[in-house]
Amino acid sequence: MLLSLRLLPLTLLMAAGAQAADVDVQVLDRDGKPLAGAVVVLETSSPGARPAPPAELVISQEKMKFQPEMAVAHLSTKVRFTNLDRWDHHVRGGQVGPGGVYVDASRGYSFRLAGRAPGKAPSSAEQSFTQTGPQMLGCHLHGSMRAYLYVTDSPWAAVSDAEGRVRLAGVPNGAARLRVWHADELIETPQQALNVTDGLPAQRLATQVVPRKPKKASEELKIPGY
Ligand SMILES: [Cu+2]
Repeated sequence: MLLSLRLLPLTLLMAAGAQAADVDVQVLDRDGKPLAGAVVVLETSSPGARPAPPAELVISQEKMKFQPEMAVAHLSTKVRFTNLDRWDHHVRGGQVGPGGVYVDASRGYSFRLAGRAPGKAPSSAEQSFTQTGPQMLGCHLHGSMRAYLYVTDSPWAAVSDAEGRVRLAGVPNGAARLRVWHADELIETPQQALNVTDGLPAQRLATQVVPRKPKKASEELKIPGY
């Protein structure tokens, strides 16, 4: 009974002629290997239902790292930064260009979050955005802390997994464009056009990205208090 009730709205939607499909994408690096941590954004002006973006996204600072280190937020999403460590951190954010440098170091936002006191709620602050594009996040106190936040006005955006894959669900049929961004890219990847239909095969997005190797454990900074 519950199942049939839940299926009802979808059935009505399909009867009204709003055709939609899931778009599977695999992002590849310069050597044709799966590229993890790439942001894939789909843009379309085809009529149809849009998924509601999350109202809030939490980015934590824990054990000297931002979590997650690559996040996507819609323009309407409020991003809450929370410091879970026992010592202070900064949040410094701004638009980033190729090669990992701030587009304009005098712009962006910066605030300090006090360390967590035992038995108390962690310090946090909320940030909202008016500009789309990639941002770099850092901490003035700890140079090793780095993360990225991609702000978009599309409801279809996600970060690729270890296999370079992303699924964008419920995209209306018709013409669309795929945009890809990676923190290690030195040149922009051209947008890829596609026509969304039922039974669309997985889209391969080739980039010129050479991903930086993850840091060795010996290069990781010692965590104070651990
Ligand atoms: Cu810090």
